[in-house]
Amino acid sequence: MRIRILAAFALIAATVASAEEFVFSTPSDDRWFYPFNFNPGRRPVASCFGTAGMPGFNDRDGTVIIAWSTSSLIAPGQGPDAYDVTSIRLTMTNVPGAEWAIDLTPDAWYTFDLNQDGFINGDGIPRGEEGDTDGESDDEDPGRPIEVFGVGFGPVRDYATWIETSGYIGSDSTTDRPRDPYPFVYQDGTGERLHCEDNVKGLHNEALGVTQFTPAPWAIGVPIGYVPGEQTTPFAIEFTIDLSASDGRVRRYVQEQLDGGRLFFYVTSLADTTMGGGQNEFPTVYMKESTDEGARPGELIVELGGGIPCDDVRKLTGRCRNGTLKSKVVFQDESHDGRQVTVKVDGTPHVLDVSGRRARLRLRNQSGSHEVCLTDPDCGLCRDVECS
Ligand SMILES: [Ca+2]
Ligand SMILES: [Ca+2]
Ligand SMILES: [Ca+2]
Ligand SMILES: [Ca+2]
Repeated sequence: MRIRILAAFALIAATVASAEEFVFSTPSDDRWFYPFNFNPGRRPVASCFGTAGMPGFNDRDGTVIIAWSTSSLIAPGQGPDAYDVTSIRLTMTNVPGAEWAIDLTPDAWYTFDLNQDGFINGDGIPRGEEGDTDGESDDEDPGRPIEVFGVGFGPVRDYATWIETSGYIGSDSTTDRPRDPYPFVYQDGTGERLHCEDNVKGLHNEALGVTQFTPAPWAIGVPIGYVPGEQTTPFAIEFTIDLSASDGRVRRYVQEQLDGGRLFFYVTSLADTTMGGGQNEFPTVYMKESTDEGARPGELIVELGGGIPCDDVRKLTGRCRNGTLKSKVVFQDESHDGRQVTVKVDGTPHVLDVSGRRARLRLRNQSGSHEVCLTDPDCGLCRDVECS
């Protein structure tokens, strides 16, 4: 009997320790978020393009807001810390006929037509160099990346009540206005949310001391099997969210939204448009309403658990000075920033936050000898520490 109980326990432990993948093949909400969408929330395709630098239009003009209800597979309301998120991947599917160039790196804000003369870097001289009159530089790599950002709400919309048919808020061809919801990245240092919809014109972040800037997206779309100009079938664009970005704040965003039961992302591109050009000039992806052959709605894959691999743990240290026991877990890199580990001291667990590449423990008023062990992840690492 005892053996069977142990066996059952081992099985549960193994299940907990291995990663689990949750696939959400249809979004709860997907919408082309664009001022001139006359079928809001229900339009079967959505194009991502920019009108960078143009007054009255958001730089990120044709955009997608997409959300998946995660509560059917991942119970909400457990508190953000309960969600041991190890990977988040999105897949969007582009319509056939695409001609846009593939670009897998962000483009600087000054590689767009800032002065609206119809040319990018019309003077041919890089920004800031002698003779530069337009403040613009060439876009060295053809095309514009497809970028994913967080979804910020306010002042009117909110996370709990926004749905795909909620009315459009943003620039409308006459007035510069922030989008609501808006794409955002976290500001370095402060952790505040920086609006990204007008990062080329440099609007909406004045209160944070930021004007024109080049945001680092949470993911860049990678087209799969796409041949520009010769693409007769739909193709996938895959995004892997950088959970370690912004000191783990991106991972925290995901944890909070899994706790809330709906996970939101903004899909945008500053892809240039030309007069009379069609939807094949820039990424155009299916929404869940499409019934076209080969159409697939946006898919989300959430991977939870699995813990931190032991290969990623460099060492466990332990020492004691003047009655203060100090221990730290050091990782190979910063990829686990924002996650948690458990260190036991004489059998008493201490849950520690990983910050950068380290998790630190500090216990005052210690004496005698102590055993410090890293138990989650369980890599068989222990240290004997002597406090005088
Ligand atoms: Ca929709
Ligand atoms: Ca120009
Ligand atoms: Ca120039
Ligand atoms: Ca480019």
